[in-house]
Amino acid sequence: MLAQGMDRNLALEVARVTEAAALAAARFVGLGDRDSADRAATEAMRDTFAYMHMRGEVVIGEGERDEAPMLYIGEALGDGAADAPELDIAVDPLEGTNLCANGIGDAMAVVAMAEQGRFLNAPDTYMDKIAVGPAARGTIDIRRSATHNLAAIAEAKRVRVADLTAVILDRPRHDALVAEVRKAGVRIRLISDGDVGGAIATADDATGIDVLLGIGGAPEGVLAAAALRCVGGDMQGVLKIRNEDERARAERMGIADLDHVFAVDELASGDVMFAATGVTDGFMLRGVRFTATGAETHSIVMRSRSGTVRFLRARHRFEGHPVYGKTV
Ligand code: VTB
Repeated sequence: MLAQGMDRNLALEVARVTEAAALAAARFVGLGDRDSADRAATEAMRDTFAYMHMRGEVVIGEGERDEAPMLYIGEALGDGAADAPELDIAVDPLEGTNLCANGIGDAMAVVAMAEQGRFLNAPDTYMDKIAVGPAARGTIDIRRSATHNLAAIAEAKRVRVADLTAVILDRPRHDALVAEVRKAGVRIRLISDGDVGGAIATADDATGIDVLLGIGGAPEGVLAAAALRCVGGDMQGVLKIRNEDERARAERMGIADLDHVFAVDELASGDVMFAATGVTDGFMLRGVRFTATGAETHSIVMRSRSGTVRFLRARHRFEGHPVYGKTV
């Protein structure tokens, strides 16, 4: 039964997991140590998952088993109880490790969950992406030019092309894309990292972001797709394979057609849940604020089934807390 598969209460509970990761990572904001920040987030996330009533399996994680000590692909999560739902889990304990290490905006802890087999088993390669919010759903076509897509998005949103703002990762590989978008007259927010945050920002009018364009990580593409599914946004992705090793990775993940255009519901299908907690202030989320007794976090939690989007402001008291207590 579907409801059994994705108990709606889990969606609220998963916020505890992203909160714990964000709280742990937040201790490292601006300290220039991305590895320690990532490790702290990963450990806190894993500790907190153990309290959840589910038989979860990591499908998007910190790496393959031999690459990551925890939250590796295939790792079992949750209490493992016989009556617990079986779920696939996609995690990015610290999306934007550099953002956190350098104290830049939009570092966040991210988790998405789905029924078994519903996430693309994305290889750790690049993916070309286009992502938009609900107002432009159905208008995007990644096989067409950026210019064409921008015109279609503007038309769907009933604005001029010059009114749009695109988010693009600041990378040399995007020089031609950036030039094309500028030529079209579209404003650009160049970001140094964090294209999951950029993709999600397209779904909220308050951010002023209309579209994410360009090449980022494929696993991040699945996380972004899970979020966009929840809000009725749209996304497409095409793997960008650079060498034989990456080709082998993709094939191991069961992807035969490397040129396939993945639609948003091929990246994340069925019933999905998504949660993220801000580490540093971002497009949509405030970062962690420490207080005399604990900290305040800001999270977004959403489910595709209901389409409910919740923003959770939480005050945490650290004293005696089994997981957060460690971050004091
Ligand atoms: C993006 C971004 C990540 O990696 O997917 C990006 O969302 C792509 O890789 O925050 P390169 O850094 O190699 O361009 C991150 O920036 C880091 O994981």
